[in-house]
Amino acid sequence: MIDTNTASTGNDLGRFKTLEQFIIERQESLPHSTGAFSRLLRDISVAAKIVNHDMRRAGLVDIYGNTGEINVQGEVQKKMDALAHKEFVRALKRGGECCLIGSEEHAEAIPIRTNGDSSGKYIVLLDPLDGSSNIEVNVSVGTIFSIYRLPEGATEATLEAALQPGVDQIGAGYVVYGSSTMLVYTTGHGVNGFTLDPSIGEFLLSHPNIRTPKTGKMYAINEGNYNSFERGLKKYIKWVQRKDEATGRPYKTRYIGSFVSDFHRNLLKGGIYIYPATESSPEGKLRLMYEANPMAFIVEQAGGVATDGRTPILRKKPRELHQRTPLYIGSAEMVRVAEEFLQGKRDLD
Ligand code: AHM
Ligand code: MG
Repeated sequence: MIDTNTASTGNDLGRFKTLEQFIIERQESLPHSTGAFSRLLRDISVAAKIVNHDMRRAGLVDIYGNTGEINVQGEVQKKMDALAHKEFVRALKRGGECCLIGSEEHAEAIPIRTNGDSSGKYIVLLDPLDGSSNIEVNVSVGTIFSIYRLPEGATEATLEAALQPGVDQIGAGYVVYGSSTMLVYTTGHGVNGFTLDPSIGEFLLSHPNIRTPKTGKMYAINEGNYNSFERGLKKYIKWVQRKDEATGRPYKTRYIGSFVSDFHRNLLKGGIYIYPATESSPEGKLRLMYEANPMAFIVEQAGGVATDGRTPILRKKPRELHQRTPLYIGSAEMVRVAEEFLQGKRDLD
């Protein structure tokens, strides 16, 4: 007879909680929960698995290269951008919990109607494939999503309904298609990370309750734009490069040029990511609704900070769906010091 206490299960995957189990547990702890939000998260995770499947075969099937289209940002659209957009829209339409989608890859907000009617209560804003210019050279890319409730009293999902400040998000997350594929998300009760096990096709809780270090030793910024940085930022860059044993400077530069990957590393190890206003991008490059807001919600839930250099990202009132913003995000202490330089409260000694 087998002793079940000592018998090895081989891979021992059973010791991990799956994303689905985790979502259901959380849902059960909320009174009056209908399960709609849980189903929405499930739909997003299904789309992420499909995109992951395609990404893993990039190079073997015809998904490299451009579609020949220019997207709403004026950027060349990659085939994988278009494919990821299509998969997320399809999953959210089929799921029926979402009434409006805003996507970096689509000029207008996309209303979703089931049987001519809109029954979903959630608005999902997303960057289907962030950092896609890196795909052809096999560098990690990601998906970023942000979830809002349809405002109380709103009968129709309009663009105005989607233009809510980041502080009103009820969920946000990202998927990083890296050495392994991970989904990290928050609903305002901490941050949890799940690693996809491709053999069983499940996201497993591998990083429970992620807390980001208060400070770190890595900074991520495209320093090629240095000449067009504002004065305070130039000084901050000089400061991070100066030798100082107490603070561990000079810090290390780590810039992948793929926001999700740079953010994920900093979240786990400590660090700051900066995309400031530059000459060619006077309002910054990253998008408030698809990139800055969701990552700001996540970083704050993990103990970090996100600002545009002056205003907390989550407090910014959006004017339009594709709005850009400068972004300073990461370990609380590091973002605070950068802000002090920007605001002239600190100088090189
Ligand atoms: P994308 O959403 O069009 O992919 O652009 C965002 C990307 C980020 O992932 C990355 O951090 C940044 O653009 C890199 O920009 P740059 O090449 O100007 O440094
Ligand atoms: Mg992006």
